Amino acid sequence: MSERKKVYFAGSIRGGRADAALYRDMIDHINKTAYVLTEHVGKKEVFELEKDMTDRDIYEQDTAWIRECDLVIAECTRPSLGVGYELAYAEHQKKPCHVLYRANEVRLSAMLAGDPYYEIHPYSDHEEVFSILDKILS
Ligand code: 6K6
Repeated sequence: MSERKKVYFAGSIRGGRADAALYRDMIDHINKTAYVLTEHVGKKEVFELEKDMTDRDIYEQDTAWIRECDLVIAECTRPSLGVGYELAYAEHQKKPCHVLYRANEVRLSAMLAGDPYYEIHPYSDHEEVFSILDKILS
């Protein structure tokens, strides 16, 4: 059997946690067939965990994981400077990048929507998000 793909999942942390439960459900779904390097993005207690890490630690760890991953999946409905940075870094590393967002709620930044490198996946509800993930990982 071939090895599971390593997925760097990106979602807002300091940009706001309104979609944290959705990130957790997406991460659980991806973990059925692949391997998520960044499970903490879906954890409720993320700020508790953060207490033991400096910002430099976080930056070094996350950029190393982007270099290590096979692909990036970013949920971008809630704007986050960190997620935008990660996507630009991943493009520079030539990693496949998939951007998902709820088109009925927000207009995606032109810096993502206008960059032909990114695979953009608008969706409207939670059911749709899982079928998009299945297609990305198939
Ligand atoms: C340790 C354990 C759980 O949480 C931590 C500490 N915080 C972070 N750990 C790892 N990655 C982080 C942390 N804070 C932000 N990030 C990265 O930036 C994640 O990979 C997210 O995709 C992105 C979110 O950026 P902001 O600007 O919304 O915080």
